[in-house]
Amino acid sequence: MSQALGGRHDKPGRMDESEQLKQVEPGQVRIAEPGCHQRGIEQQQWCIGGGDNRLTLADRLGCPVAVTQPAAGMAGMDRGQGQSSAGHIHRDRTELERRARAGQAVDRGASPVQRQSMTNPARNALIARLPKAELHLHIEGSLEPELLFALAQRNGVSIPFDSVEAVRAAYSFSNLQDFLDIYYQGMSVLLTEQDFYDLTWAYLERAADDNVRHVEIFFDPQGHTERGVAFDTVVDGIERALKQGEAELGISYRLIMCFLRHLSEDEAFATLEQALPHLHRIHGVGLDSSEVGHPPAKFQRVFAKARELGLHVTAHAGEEGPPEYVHEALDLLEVERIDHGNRALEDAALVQRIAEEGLTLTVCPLSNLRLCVIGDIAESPVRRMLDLSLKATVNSDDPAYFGGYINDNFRAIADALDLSEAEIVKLVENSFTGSFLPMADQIQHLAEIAEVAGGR
Ligand code: ES4
Ligand code: ZN
Repeated sequence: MSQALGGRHDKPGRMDESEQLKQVEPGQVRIAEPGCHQRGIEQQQWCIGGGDNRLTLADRLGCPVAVTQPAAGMAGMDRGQGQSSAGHIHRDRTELERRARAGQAVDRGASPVQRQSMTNPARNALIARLPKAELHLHIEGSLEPELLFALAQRNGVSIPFDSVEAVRAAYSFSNLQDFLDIYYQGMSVLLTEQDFYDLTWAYLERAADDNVRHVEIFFDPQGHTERGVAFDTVVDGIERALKQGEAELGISYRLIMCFLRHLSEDEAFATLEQALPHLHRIHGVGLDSSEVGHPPAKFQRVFAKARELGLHVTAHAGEEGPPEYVHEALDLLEVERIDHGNRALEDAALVQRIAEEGLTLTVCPLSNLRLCVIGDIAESPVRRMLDLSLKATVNSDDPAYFGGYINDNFRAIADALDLSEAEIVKLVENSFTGSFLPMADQIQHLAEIAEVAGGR
């Protein structure tokens, strides 16, 4: 299926200066997130990966630390072919190591959720009780530091931290790329089918606590296959947990395979080819990773092929990238929904189109805050989207890295935006009507929401 590239090969790269300036405007107050203004200079001095996508993925994944041989006799161990890369690359100073050495134990103080003064117990109780779907969740981003430690030990992967607290303290980001550098390195502890099962099961148990009834989970196969972990190993582990979650927790699911947009179109085609034997258990494709410099147009042909294969399609757009990328996602990729979509609000014609077409936006408030897409939780686009009658949903994105699961995200914006009960109900309704569930299932969930909302 791989095609010769006739089209553009977008040079991977960092945000250009004007984009960076947009991130930190003079006078903009970033009280909520110390990482947004504290780390800029230091990052330029030290960050090897720091947004420089000219490194190969193997380099980026190059184990954050010295990786020793996996413990002998690990059940289900399958490093697949091409085991060359991450496990054997030793970089002097990776981002994780740098943070560990810097003892970046930033006292983050109260979480954004805790800091809100307008907390409303009745509203929080409603949020807790409402059934909801999560449509924007990267399973690798649900890797909590405790599990990172446990898997590192089980697999003989050494990590440059001596405590869970030290790991958490290192999770302070200035922008998307800053986060992605850590996120890819965190994946290095995921090696076996059991690891992917454990990761997914932990998320599902946590989601069940938040009354999540349906999940549409992203995974990043290229983040694993490039390290020598077989595609099957990844999907087998994730799917085993998802099936168990459906049977034991009553959580239905869809699985969405993302292409890493900082990699080439050819690599995306190769990934789609690897997915072919698994199409009965992969429901859609998405597009994630470094947005700026990697417009949707780069993946037009691979998305066309995915649609031909009957897969659902969605894409991250307008998280850091300009409204034009949202236009491209709609026009060229023909996405069924938009992941994030914050910057779509800058373009009135685009807003009108999103409203008219009833497109769902999967917004991630705490992610936006932690990645400095917004300077304060009160700037969450959810307020404007609701006011404009756009179909917004609330999601956690990478909860282990951004300090909150779905109900934390709901509570944070409910307080900061003073959401009415009707608005909260609308957001959870949107999560089901924007899902890839059949209409009959959506209607059932809506009825249950009405029951919970009516009885309050
Ligand atoms: C991501 Cl927050 C975000 N944006 C883009 N790509 C991602 N992959 C994981 N988290
Ligand atoms: Zn995302």
